[in-house]
Amino acid sequence: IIKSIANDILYCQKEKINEKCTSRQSYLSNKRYFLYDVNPPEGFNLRRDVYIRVATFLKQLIKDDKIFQWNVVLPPWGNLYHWQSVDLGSQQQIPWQTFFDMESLKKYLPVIELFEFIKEIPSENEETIIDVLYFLKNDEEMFRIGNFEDKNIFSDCLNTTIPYKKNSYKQYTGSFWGYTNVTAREVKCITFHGTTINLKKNLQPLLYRSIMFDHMEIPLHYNYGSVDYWNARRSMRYNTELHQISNDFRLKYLNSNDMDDRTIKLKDWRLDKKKRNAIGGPYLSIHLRRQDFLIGHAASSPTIEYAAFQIKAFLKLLDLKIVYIATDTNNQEYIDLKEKLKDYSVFRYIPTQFVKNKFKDGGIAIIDQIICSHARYFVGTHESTFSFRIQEDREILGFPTNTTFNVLCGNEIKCSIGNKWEIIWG
Ligand SMILES: Nc1nc2c(ncn2[C@@H]2O[C@H](COP(=O)(O)OP(=O)(O)O)[C@@H](O)[C@H]2O)c(=O)[nH]1
Ligand SMILES: *[C@@H]1O[C@H](CO)[C@@H](O)[C@H](O)[C@H]1NC(C)=O
Ligand SMILES: *[C@@H]1O[C@H](CO)[C@@H](O)[C@H](O)[C@H]1NC(C)=O
Ligand SMILES: *[C@@H]1O[C@H](CO)[C@@H](O)[C@H](O)[C@H]1NC(C)=O
Ligand SMILES: [Mg+2]
Repeated sequence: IIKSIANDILYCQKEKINEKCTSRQSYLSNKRYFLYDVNPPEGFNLRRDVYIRVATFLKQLIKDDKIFQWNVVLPPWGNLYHWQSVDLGSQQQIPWQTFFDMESLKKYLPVIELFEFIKEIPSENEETIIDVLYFLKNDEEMFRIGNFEDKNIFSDCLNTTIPYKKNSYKQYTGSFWGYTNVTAREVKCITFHGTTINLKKNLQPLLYRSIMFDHMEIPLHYNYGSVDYWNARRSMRYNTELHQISNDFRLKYLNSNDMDDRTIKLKDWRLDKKKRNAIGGPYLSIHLRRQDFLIGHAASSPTIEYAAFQIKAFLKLLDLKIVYIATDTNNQEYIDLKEKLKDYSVFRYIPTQFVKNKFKDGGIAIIDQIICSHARYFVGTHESTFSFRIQEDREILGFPTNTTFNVLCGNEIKCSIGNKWEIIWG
C-alpha cells in the first residue's frame, strides 16, 4: 500500500494539478527534507554532537527506506552565547561550509545548507514553508520522579509556551535562524524521551515533504560510540582553509608538520585506517576553559597559579619546552599564566582581522582545536565539550590514548584521568 501511495505522489509531481493531486501535492517528489534546530543556549560543540545524532539516525533511515530520498538541511550557525567579538557584527546565518568541509560531510549523508533548501523548494507568498514542525519537550514529571521510559506523545501546544505564532497567511513564524520568511504550516508538540530512532514514526513522509524538529538536543544517540557514530564523526572534517591556517602556525611556531608528526590523513576520510602511531608535534597543548565554567564547574576549575603548576609538571614529565594554550579567558589571565611559565615557550593563536572577519569566533575556536589535536600530548578541561571534540580528533589522528584523555584538576578536588571514549574503526 505504501508503495502505491508513494507512486501516486511521484505521479503527482509529473502531472499538472488535478483532482487527485492537490496543489500541495503537485510539487511533491520523493525527495524529503529533515530540518532541525537546537535549544538556543546550547554551545557550538554540543551542537556538533547533535548533528551526529541526526546524521546516524538519517543514515539508518536511508538504509531502511527504499522509497524516499532523505536529505538533512543543515541549520545555519548563529547567535551563540560565546561568540562575543563585537567587531564582527552579528554572527548569524553562518553556513556550515564556513566551518566544515561539505564534500566530506556528503560522503556520509546527503546534506544541504539551509540557503540551498530555500532556493530548492517552491515558495508561497514569498515564504519558504516547512510542512510540519515538531516542538520536542522533556517530560518534567519523569525527570522529577526519575522513572525513565521511552516517550513520544503528542500533546496540544496549548499548555506549552512555544516560540511560534501564526502570521497573516496562517503560517507559523518563529526564530527560524533569523529568517522572517521561513515559516511552518503546522506546529505540533511532542513530549519525548528516548533515542533518535524513535522519531521515525513522526516523520510521516506520505503527508509531509519537509519535517522539522525543534529541540533536537532532547533525543539521545541510538548508537553512541559505534562504528557508525565514528564514521559520522570522521565525516565532520573542518574547512580546509582552517587546516591550512593551523598548519602554517604549527610549522612557524611549534616545529610541527604532519609528515614528522605522523598525522597524515587521506583526502577521503573513508579510506583512513585504524592506527595508534601518531607522534604529534613537539609541544604540549592545553585547553583551559574559563568564563561560565568558573561558576558552572567551579570545583574542577583550577586557579591560574594551580593551572601553571600542573602545566609545568606535564612539561617536565614529557621533557617538552613548548606549550600551546587554547583558552577563552581574558588577556590578563593569559599574561599571568605566561608569566608563571616563563622558563618555557608559551604560544596562543591570535588571528589577523582578515581571518576573524572570514571565519568568525567559531572558526578561530576550530583553529585552536586543530592545533591542540596535533600536539604530542593534550590536557583538556573536565566535562568541556570543546575538549571532547579535540579528544575525538586525536582518536581519529591515531594518538595513543594515554596522550589524549588527561584533564586539568581543580584546586580542591583530587581528580583522575577523564573518561576514555576510544575510536572504533569499521
Ligand atoms: N577560541 C577559543 N574559544 C573557546 C575556547 N574555549 C571555549 N571557547 C568558546 O566558548 C565556547 C564554549 O562552548 P561549548 O562549545 O559549548 O563548549 P563547552 O561549554 O566547553 O562544553 C566555544 O564554542 C568557543 O566559542 C578556546 O580554548 N579557544
Ligand atoms: C527570504 O529572505 C532571504 C534573505 O533574508 C532571501 O535570500 C530569500 O530568497 C527569501 N526567500 C523567499 C522565498 O523569498
Ligand atoms: C492544561 O492545563 C490545564 C490547567 O493547568 C489542565 O487542566 C489541562 O489538563 C492541561 N492540558 C493538557 C493537555 O495537559
Ligand atoms: C603511553 O603508554 C606507552 C605504552 O603503554 C608508553 O610507552 C608511553 O611512554 C606512554 N606515554 C605517556 C606520555 O605517558
Ligand atoms: Mg557549553
